[in-house]
Amino acid sequence: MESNGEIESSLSRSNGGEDRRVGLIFDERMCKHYAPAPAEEHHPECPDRILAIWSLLNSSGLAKRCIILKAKDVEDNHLALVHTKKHISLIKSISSVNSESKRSRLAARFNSIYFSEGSTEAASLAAGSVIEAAEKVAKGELDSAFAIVRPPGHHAEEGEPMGFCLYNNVAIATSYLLNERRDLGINKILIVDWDVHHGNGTQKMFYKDPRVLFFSVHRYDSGTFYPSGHDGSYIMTGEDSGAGHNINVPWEHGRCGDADYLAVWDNILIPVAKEFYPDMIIVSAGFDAAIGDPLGGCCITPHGYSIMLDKLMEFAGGKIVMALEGGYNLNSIATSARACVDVLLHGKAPNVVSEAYPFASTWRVIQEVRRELSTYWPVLGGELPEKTINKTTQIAVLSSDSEGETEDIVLAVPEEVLTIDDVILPLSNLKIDLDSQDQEAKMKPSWRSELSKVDVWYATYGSNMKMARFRCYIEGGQIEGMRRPCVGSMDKSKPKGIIWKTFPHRLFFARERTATWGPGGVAFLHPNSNAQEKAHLCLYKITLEQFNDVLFQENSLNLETSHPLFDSAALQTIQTEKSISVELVQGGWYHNLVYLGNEGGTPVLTMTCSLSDVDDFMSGKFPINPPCKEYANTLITGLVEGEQLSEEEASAYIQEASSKPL
Ligand code: X5A
Ligand code: ZN
Repeated sequence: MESNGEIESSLSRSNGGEDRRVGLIFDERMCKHYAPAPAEEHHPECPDRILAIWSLLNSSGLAKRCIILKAKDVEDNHLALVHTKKHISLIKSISSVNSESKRSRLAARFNSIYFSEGSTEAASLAAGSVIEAAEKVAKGELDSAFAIVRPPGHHAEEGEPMGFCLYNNVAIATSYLLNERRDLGINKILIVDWDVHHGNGTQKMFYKDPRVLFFSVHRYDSGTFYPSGHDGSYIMTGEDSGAGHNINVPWEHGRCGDADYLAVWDNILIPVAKEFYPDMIIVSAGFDAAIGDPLGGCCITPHGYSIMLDKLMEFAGGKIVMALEGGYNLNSIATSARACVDVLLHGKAPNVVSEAYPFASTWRVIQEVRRELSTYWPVLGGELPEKTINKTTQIAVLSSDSEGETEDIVLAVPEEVLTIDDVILPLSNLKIDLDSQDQEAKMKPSWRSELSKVDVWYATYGSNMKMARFRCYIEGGQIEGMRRPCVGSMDKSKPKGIIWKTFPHRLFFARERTATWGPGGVAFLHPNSNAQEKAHLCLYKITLEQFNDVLFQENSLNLETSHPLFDSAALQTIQTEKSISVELVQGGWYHNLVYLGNEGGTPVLTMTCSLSDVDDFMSGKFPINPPCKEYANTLITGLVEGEQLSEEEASAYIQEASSKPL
């Protein structure tokens, strides 16, 4: 894709190496809003979020290069610019509700809201601080600013709090500048809402207002993703004189990452921003589309955020105000925020070339949005060139090491057929009792907590022998030779054990080419044992929950599913049947889960081809093929780093497996 392989170092904006004037606002009193103490579950919108960001900005030396602003309380008349009297008095009343149970009862009237005694103060400071930051930038006292605030704001509507949001901080600041501070000359504001959720509140507040261009890119999942419903659809383009000034980019599914967002920037946001020509940009900067976020299921890297922000710096003379919205992985939000502040300070030349391509669904969404909005923004009118939209990351076909995907198979399997139900069915059939199966489907997933109590050894003979690669499937991340970053498991704890073992099974290489590695075969393990053979496998002791997340990722499926791919019942079955066919995708290569025995009482599982595939390899129906160099090297490094074999031995082992007849 043109967009992320940027060669032109987008102008170094460092005026002679000097930092731009960047304001930062943080105040610990915003930690006084928190979920009731012994909550059964930790609430993701927790005080540590802003502490994590603040402490990384300080420890990394960025904070001291910024101008630290004092947080301010919001004024009632500014709240009233976007909220009803009733809403304002509700939030203000919380501090005097003196029992937790009363606060809980009050909060229960709303969608995804909690209150604590300090909520009133925190909400006031969050809204007041975004105003303060915006005002200083509008006046030109600062070039840009980042308000590290909570509670977040973009779901809050005129008359009600919602989705962890009490006051709509960004909408209040926007309205303040446009209505109360005409003197500052900010007449048009672009709001970029990159929080993974749709900014329903902000959208409604400016729906008929041509002075505000509201742009939101979010997971939509056919209207099922929070806040759910159709407000986040691309058909919501604004009304009356605000027509065309509301742009929604609704993802069809999770897993979107840098390549997807940058494609949207290059083909929708940036061209429209050039036409709109804002006087200021306010970013509803949630970091819940970041890689590793427990709610978002997307995978923007810190580098991705820095390019997204950098591309906005060319507008409005760089007058950008960022306000924190969501984002629930402390490490992800801190590193993402750091990348953004870095860009605000000196503009950053994004010179990392990414291999990743957008999903086919991303191009589909982009085209829908462009078509819908082209009447208002003629620049969106033309069709995108074929050569652009043909560059996609297809949904991967089942592969025990993400190497079994091929373009041709993938093309035969459009991603929309890959719903979790299609995938689950074959395994659910293992259950005999239909009633209990239905029941389980309705109960929704306690499966995660259930399967987190069961351990298995995940045994790999392929590229996951390289630990750094396997760790991406647990912790999230990307190493070279991966086409896109992994989101990681929902349970990011390290394997409880790593051991190597040899098994009396034949390792061989087959198939023509893979999307990941190019031409060359990938590793398979003969499902049947053979005393003559000796294959080296790396065993990771992980929970059955993590095992499922590994399967999901290798199949590019969503982690937030209501069913596991491989549950305790399947684990029982496989120990007597020895293998289970998981026909996840018609034509998948690694569709056979094989039980290799147990290690210290814990079952050992691997994934490979089926016996009938072996027949097809032997008959020549499917080609036997040695691995390409890069792939072979990955296996060799895995074996060497795992201290199983010397480099020479490892090469000889792979060499033999790729040349000896089956
Ligand atoms: C600000 C934000 C998310 C609400 C999710 C509720 N809210 N399930 O990210
Ligand atoms: Zn969010």
